[in-house]
Amino acid sequence: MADSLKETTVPTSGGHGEIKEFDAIIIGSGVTGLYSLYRMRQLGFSVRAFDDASGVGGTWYWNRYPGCRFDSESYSYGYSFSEELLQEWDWKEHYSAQPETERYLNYVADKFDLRRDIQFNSRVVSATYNEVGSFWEICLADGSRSHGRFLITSVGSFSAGYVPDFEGIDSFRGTSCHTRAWPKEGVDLAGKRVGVIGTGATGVQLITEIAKEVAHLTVFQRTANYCAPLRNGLIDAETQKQIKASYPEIFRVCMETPGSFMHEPDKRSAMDVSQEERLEQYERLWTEPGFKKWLSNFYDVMVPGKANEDYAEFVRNKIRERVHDPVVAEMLVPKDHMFGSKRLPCESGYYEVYNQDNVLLVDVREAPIERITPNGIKTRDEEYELDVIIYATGFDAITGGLINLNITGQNGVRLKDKFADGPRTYMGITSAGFPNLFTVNAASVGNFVRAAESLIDWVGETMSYLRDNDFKRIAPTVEAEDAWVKHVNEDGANILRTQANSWFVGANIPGKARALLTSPDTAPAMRAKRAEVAANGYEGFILE
Ligand code: N01
Repeated sequence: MADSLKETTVPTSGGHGEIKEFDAIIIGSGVTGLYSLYRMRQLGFSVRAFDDASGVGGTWYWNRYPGCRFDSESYSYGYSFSEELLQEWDWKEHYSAQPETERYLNYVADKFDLRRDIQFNSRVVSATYNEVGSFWEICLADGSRSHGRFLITSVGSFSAGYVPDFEGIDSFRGTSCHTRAWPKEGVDLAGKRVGVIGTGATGVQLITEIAKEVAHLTVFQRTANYCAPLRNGLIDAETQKQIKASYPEIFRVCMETPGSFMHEPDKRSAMDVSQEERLEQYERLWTEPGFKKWLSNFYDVMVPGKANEDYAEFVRNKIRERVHDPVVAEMLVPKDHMFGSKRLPCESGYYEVYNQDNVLLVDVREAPIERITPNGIKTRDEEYELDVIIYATGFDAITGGLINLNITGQNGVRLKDKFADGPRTYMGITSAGFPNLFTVNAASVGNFVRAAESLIDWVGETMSYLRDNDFKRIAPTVEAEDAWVKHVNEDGANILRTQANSWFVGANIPGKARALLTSPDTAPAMRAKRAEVAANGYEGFILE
């Protein structure tokens, strides 16, 4: 490794100009990419990040649709690595909106002088492992190439947007766009007839916001979701002081909870207390902000079974209370999946939107969308005339962003083919036959920044270990990978996240194999596993 510590430039024979060489190539400059860059540079590695965006932010760069904001507390989402940063940055709201989060990430990039190692407007179109030279060659859309001993994919879980293959989609004469690629200059919705397809976390945020300005809104819903009040608010000066003084405690709690959120679960079973006590807790938590009502509830609300169904009914009744028309209310009440089997959308007035005279809810499970027409959307029963169509139809989550990179490992094996029946990784972060590839985007779960910091620290330690011990490459054994895949599938079979048809299991993408895309383990268990593997001399890995 010592031979490649600093960036060098070598002439090429391929006619694409010079090839730049780095110790590590990072793809993406969102929350994980920025920290990867900071950390690897701090460890003395030469590094270059590539991003197809024109600025930093990743998810928070692309998803600039109206209403986009955190569902975790702003101060639990920020980086913890710099006390100075923690004390300098004032979060304005408990749940920050996209513009503030994007500003924060720009502030981080400037403060730590990260931009000089980021190449923007640079889409990676392929990444190929060179067996002889033991490096990754990435190729950009403009044909230029770079080499890195290590490849870190910080492309996020939600970078590959999904638009259903509706017939006639290009024939629409109005404006259409996907929430993931919301134009920087915005979309003029005032006074327009707008149709929104999709009622996931994105649709819920968007619909609530745009209902304030459009002339008419038609929401095309296939599956009703459980949504809970966010109860956002501004952070006053006194609270700001308290937050800044409490960072060690905030991060301590986040490190101990299953999903790295600042909400500790109640260790009691909902079924072990009286109905009165159970309801009292449900009601009390319902008045609290954010995910508390979900994650600080009785522990068995979070697993399939009686307690989960009991709480689901409580939430259904909360929805019914808020919607005036009982027929519309029933359309909005989820009945086909368990509470928490999809990530809980947090909302601020979502259900009240359906009490507006200019809002129409269309059930497209009952009457599916047949085609997009020049004038709007045609379902089995009716054609809806629209000026704007917004696709809030989600993402080819986690693996989609990876597959789009066209990664080819040893012996010409393509990651796309290897993952055809679901991800095949060891600990979510490495894959046999793909040496020195760290898929950090596929291994972060829950509160992404909290999970990502420790994950990237582990990657940095692993890279340093290789450098310090004169190893050129690391990749998991086939046996370790097989055992991990078996663990994910078997232990994942009974958790809530595999019980619904959602992105968690790839079920939202037609033709995608159904498989749990994340680890079934808690964040502390994942950290412990990685630490144990390293302490045992990288057990399950081949080091060469
Ligand atoms: O995507 P989704 P998302 N016809 O896949 C519908 C994170 N996030 O962008 O449920 C009609 O959840 C689809 O219907 P169905 C968060 O982790 C966080 O909303 O498949 N409808 C569904 O309603 C979240 O889980 C925040 O039946 C079609 C919607 O499109 C993840 O991102 C904010 C359809 C897609 O919902 C993804 O959320 C936003 C079709 N052919 C997102 N195809 C925060 O608050 C799809 N749909 C931080």
